[in-house]
Amino acid sequence: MNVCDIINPENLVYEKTTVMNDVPMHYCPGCSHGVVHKILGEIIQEMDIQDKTIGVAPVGCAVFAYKYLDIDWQQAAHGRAPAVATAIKRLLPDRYVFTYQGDGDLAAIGTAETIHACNRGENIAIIYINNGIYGMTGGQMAPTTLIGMKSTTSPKGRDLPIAGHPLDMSKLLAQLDGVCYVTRQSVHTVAAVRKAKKAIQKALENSMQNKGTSIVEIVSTCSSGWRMTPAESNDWMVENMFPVYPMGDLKNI
Ligand SMILES: Cc1ncc(C[n+]2csc(CCOP(=O)(O)OP(=O)(O)O)c2C)c(N)n1
Ligand code: SF4
Repeated sequence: MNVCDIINPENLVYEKTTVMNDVPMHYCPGCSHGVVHKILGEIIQEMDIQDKTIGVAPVGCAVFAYKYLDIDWQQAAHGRAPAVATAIKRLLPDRYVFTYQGDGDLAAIGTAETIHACNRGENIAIIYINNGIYGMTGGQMAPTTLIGMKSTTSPKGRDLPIAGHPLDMSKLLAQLDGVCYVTRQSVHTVAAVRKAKKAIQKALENSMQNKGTSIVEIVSTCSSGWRMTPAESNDWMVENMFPVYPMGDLKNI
């Protein structure tokens, strides 16, 4: 007998979203990417927009996002997702178009594309996974790496005089007139997941209202890059990342 055969449907309190494909994920245990994918799948299912949603995937660990969410995807070269999303949204204005980018992708090599797409006020949602490190390539320093934070290219910790300050992209983008919504969220607790879900849904809805660009930053963990267990990563993130990248809305018009 299969476990599904003995479940009384009336007692079912949780069901996996059908927008997620039934395949194992390659993400490390404790990685935030998987949680954010699940939220996206749930929102897309609840909004009933599976056939109207196009994601633009980054270079980085989320390069395989297309395997996990059953929507249309376009993969963009490193950092170019906002430029690619611009073209897609302008050609297909009736689609919900979002980019999904890490901090190496969005805040390093893609800084120019991000700023110009936001400044133009493209009607897209940008989902920005800030784990403060280059995860996929083995944990190198990113512009977002904290002062003193160790990485493979800053083994003694990020040094302010040499590497400068951590780059707060959300703060910077909130200044731009083309941007209607900027919020910083996380997915390390059930309450945080619920808030992040509402934020991503709002960003997708905004993209259909000609309001301009919406950015949802998710302050995230990279347990492998940080060389920590999943539980240690969550604690470290709260203690060290949140003071530099505080939670909450930066802009909402
Ligand atoms: C033009 C270019 N430069 C560098 C690379 C190598 N590269 C691939 S993924 C990556 C880091 C991605 O880090 P991030 O965007 O923070 O995503 P994460 O893996 O942490 O989710 C780099 C540097 C590349 N693929 N293309
Ligand atoms: S390397 Fe980091 S960002 Fe990549 S899957 Fe592992 S934990 Fe996630």
